Amino acid sequence: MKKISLVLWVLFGLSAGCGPAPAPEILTGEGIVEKVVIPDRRVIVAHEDIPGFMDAMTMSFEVNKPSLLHKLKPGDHIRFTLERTKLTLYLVAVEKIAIRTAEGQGSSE
Ligand SMILES: [Cu+2]
Repeated sequence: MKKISLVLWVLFGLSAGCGPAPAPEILTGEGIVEKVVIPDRRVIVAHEDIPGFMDAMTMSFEVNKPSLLHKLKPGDHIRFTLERTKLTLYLVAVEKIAIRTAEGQGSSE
């Protein structure tokens, strides 16, 4: 009897530790910018597989900071960071990456 109540107490303690505001899950992915929609604070990206989250697809991401959108334009290859909680998904960081092509002409001209 004592053992069971101890286990329950520990379980309760662990779930309470998760609290009302769990830390967001951080995910990274790569893709190509299709469209920047500044009024909606969104960027539409044709992204590659994001392991454990999504297969490759074209979709829109909401950014947490509108300033992230200003450096992006259609055709940009990007690596991006997402923060996911149960209720929200935000693109929180983005960097442009060089394209690796068969001919090795990835750099800008
Ligand atoms: Cu997706």
